Amino acid sequence: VEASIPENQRTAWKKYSTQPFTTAEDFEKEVVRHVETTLARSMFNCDETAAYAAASLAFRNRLITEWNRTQQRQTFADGKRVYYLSLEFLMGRALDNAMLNVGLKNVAKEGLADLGFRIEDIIEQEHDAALGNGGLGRLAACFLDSLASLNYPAWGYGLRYRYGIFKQEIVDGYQVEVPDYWLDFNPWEFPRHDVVVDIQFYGEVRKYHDENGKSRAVWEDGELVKATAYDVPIPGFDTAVVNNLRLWSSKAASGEFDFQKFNSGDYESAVADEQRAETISAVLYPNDNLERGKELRLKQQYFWVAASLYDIVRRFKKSKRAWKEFPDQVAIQLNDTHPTLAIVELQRILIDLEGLEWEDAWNIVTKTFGYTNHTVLPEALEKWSVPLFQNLLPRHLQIIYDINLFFLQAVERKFPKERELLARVSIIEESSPKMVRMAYLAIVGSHKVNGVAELHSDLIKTTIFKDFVKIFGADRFTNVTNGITPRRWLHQANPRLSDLIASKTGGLGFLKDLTLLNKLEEFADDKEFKKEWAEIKLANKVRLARHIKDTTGVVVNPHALFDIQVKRIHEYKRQQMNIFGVIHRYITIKSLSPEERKKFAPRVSIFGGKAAPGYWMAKSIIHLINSVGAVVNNDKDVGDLLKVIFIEDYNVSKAEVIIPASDVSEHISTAGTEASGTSNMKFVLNGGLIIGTCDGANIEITREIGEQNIFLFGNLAEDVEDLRHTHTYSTTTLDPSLSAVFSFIRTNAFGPADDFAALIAAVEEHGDYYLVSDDFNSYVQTQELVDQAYKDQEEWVGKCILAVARMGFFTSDRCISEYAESIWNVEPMEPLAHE
Ligand code: GPK
Repeated sequence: VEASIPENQRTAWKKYSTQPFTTAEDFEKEVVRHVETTLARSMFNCDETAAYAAASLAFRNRLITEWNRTQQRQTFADGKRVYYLSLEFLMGRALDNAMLNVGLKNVAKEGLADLGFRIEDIIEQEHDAALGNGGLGRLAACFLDSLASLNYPAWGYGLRYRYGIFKQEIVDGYQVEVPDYWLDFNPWEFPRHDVVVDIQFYGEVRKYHDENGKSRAVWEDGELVKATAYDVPIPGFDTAVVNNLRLWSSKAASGEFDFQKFNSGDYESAVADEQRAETISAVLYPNDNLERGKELRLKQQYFWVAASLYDIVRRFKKSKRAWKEFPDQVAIQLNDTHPTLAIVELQRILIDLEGLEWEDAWNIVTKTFGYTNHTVLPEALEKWSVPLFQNLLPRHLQIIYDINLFFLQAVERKFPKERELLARVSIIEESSPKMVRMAYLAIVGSHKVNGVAELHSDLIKTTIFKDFVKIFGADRFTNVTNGITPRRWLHQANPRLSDLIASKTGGLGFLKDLTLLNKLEEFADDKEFKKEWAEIKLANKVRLARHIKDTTGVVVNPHALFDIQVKRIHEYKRQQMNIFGVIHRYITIKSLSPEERKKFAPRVSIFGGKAAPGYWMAKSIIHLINSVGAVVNNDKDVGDLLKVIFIEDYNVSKAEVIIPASDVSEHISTAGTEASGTSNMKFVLNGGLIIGTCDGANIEITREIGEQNIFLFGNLAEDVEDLRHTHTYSTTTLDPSLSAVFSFIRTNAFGPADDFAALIAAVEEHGDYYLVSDDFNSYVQTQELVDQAYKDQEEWVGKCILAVARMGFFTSDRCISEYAESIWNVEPMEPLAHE
């Protein structure tokens, strides 16, 4: 590569090549230079915002030098790359993460102190990058961290939304959504104005015949939108590897359309076109586990998929290899069905633009893609109406019909007698209007389909994708249990615990090999160690108590048991059951004598999470939680025995404060509904215990840490269907304690009962789909066991230590290694040290 550049030029480039800083002194120099030049400020008006900006620019420049080295090395190695396509990347803050991953946080701390700043205050200045809804988006972010830390040649591809997930405000107990305009100042991205792709929409398909009489489909006319790349550097931990997250931003293409309009004096409509094009990447859809079939969403999906594939194909073509080698160079992972159009787009590129035969192209396509399913909830499975598709992507619809035709023909050959099977597995649902079933398309077009925890992977094989197991064989389906990055979720969020663990396990090695945590087992009985452990937990609770005081005005006792449920608000996650349990506790406290109250275990019930703006039931749950808090927190009879807190605007950076402060966290979904859950892993890793159902990854967590160290309750997934049946076809009696809770709500104890009528009716009248009543007694009893257990602090802390010691399995590093081996067939590269 270098030989193409003349010797003298090479020397000049090398001589002046940027050297990444490593000392506090060089870091300070960089910061001051950015304050004085890039930001045009000075010592006299450098506030914390400016110090944050300058520190970030210093680190970003450091990252980009190593980004260049990494990319050059990967290009030179010319091996297989992984592309992770995700509509969501819930990255959170970048500065703290960058400092820790490159191992220079102490250097930065010293440098900033010299300049008159506390590093904690500077880190706090950063606005979260919140391009995601919940677990699915945060998983993608953890995966990027692991891919870089393990040294895999990997790129993420996503959309550069102008507005991330909305900011949640609580006004009079209700959720109010405020737009999250986060791009005002974002030092973590590099616009690549030279990496632009034109993306086509609408138009029509015409058939042409070439000189050999072969017919070719050509997609013509319609409108063009321009995709511009923005690159976000992703530093690995304890390596010089910096991978790339490429986000696409939309703009009107300056093609003939607007030219004509400008020339004919139609300025306004030209500007309107521009605005319309920019709308594509304007906003993240705020739904979690729900699809609503909006045209703009399909536009987003195609825009992003087409730009990404163009980029991937262009990179492959530079290698001048034969097309059949494409799957040896490229592995594309589909994060849920959102990028399923990539399957169709690659087939289109190969047959329409590159002239391959259908069979050869399809072979390449299916070897390239893997599909991850994240939910079995029917309302979350994507379907697009055929007329909408026909209008927006006419050629893609034709190709989908062909994919379906060949697929159904093969099914018919294999199972000639099963007519209904064809209708059941058809990619096109024969409804009116007809619908394209994206999950079926993703299965047919991928060589591997995986679920995200064992139970979930079993469930998809026996329920929603059962027929496909029969057709393709069980080998196409596999499990990769989710994981989390211990760098962010232990080292960054809980530095004191991380240090304590390091002191007993031989340094920070556990952050790269989490199984080393098992060395902690021998300290589970160590008095001194337990004391330090408990002190750290208390300090983390004090930190959260301070946040609660600052944001809600409520004073909570850090010595009370902190019981936390933070996640998206959803009926299947059952925050309603939690708050009903809290009300039950309140009724109990009120019924006690002053003497009895003295023996009662004090508790702080903490909630956090966003409701989708159109999800009325979820919003009622938030309202109930806040209404209960308003009464309970001001009841003199109760005092410190019970506090109910709703933390506004739960996001990644708040999770970093909340998770280390839990004694118990709640993962209480109706069995069989939560695919995996990942915050369960984060809470246990931070020395909190879990109260949970036998659902998702809770089951595997229990297997790893031991059932003495977790509080499980409730019905099992295998019984859920029968129980629902009972509700529908006979009169079931409500659990008596739950009945009492409902009666209490009906006394208007928490404000007008009408406000909460729908929550009660869902249980009493509409079949209790999520089995709140069936599980309530078991839930309440298990909460009592939690109270009992917490009283014996010695034993409690021992449980926490044992649990942490056994959490090694749940690192996203293990997860990524499994994907690499069983789905992508890629090897990590040799380690790369900082220069
Ligand atoms: C699943 F289908 C979806 C979705 O739309 N959004 C989302 O966050 C979650 N998920 C699951 O609900 C979790 O159980 C799981 O841990 C997470 O995806 C990551 O796999």
